[in-house]
Amino acid sequence: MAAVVIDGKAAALRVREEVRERVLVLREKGVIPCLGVILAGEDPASLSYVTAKERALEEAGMASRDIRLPADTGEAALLSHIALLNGDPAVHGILVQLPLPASIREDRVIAAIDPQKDVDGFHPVSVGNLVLGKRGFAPCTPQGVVTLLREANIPLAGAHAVVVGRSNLVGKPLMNLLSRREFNATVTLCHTGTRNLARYTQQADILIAAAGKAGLITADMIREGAAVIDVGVNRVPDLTAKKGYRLKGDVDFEGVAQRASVITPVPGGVGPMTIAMLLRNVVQAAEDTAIQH
Ligand code: L34
Repeated sequence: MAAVVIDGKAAALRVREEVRERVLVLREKGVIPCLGVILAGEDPASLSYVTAKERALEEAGMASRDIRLPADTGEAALLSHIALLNGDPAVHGILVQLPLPASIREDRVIAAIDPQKDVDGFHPVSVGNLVLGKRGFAPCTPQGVVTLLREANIPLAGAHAVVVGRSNLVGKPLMNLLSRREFNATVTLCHTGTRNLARYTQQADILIAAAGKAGLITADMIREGAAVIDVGVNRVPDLTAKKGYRLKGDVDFEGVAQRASVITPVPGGVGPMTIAMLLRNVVQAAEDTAIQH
């Protein structure tokens, strides 16, 4: 039996259309939602993600404040850009694309963002709100994953979700999101220290691969009929490809698709949803400030 392939691009376009309508309402009140976007350095993957985000913002009727900094930018300089964006009432959200150059401490930079503008949901206050089940911004990729699962009508309540990977961007927030009462899944978090990974992944009704290792999850590691969500976007060198690389997920797609009931592709799965969720967080941030004033 071959799995149904979830179309993340189509789902993302539906979310982006909803966002566009919310933006229209704000624009009628004279508010143009705006995201401050900071990119330090020239990592080609980061550059392409940031470009895609800014294009999507524009298509949804939103603005962006584009800040490009050289790779040798100091931490203090970056922090002063954040201070300016924090203090600018026309800027509703702030995104600092990760990873940052090695000389800059990521945690210091993230902590400097006003939590009200933290549309990435990485600030310790946002993380705390997520864990406590309070209002606040949740990170975009985990939100994209749960939204895709809902769109595909995969029941979450009572299901066993196994998350592979414990990053701050994906694994940890996803664990917290899925175990919230509104989703009600039972979550197992696996990571590089997990002994006999397959023993856990084979128990999953929903398997979410977010380890950043191309092809880590193979067909023998999943239960027949499981739902498989692939968060990995690994660039694998391929001289036959135009760009010199190919995108590969953490899941061995060909093999796993034979056993899974549904599966997300890479590209065209979770990636486009990450961008759609960012847009949703930005319009939310703008709505929140429009109410306050
Ligand atoms: N601050 N840094 C911050 N926020 C984020 O949410 C991110 N992330 C991750 C990296 N750093 C970040 C992203 O935006 C990963 N990420 C991301 C966003 C979009 C896509 C992939 C990763 C995406 O659109 N992927 C396409 C393919 C793009 C390509 O061809 O390279 C896809 O279809 O999967």
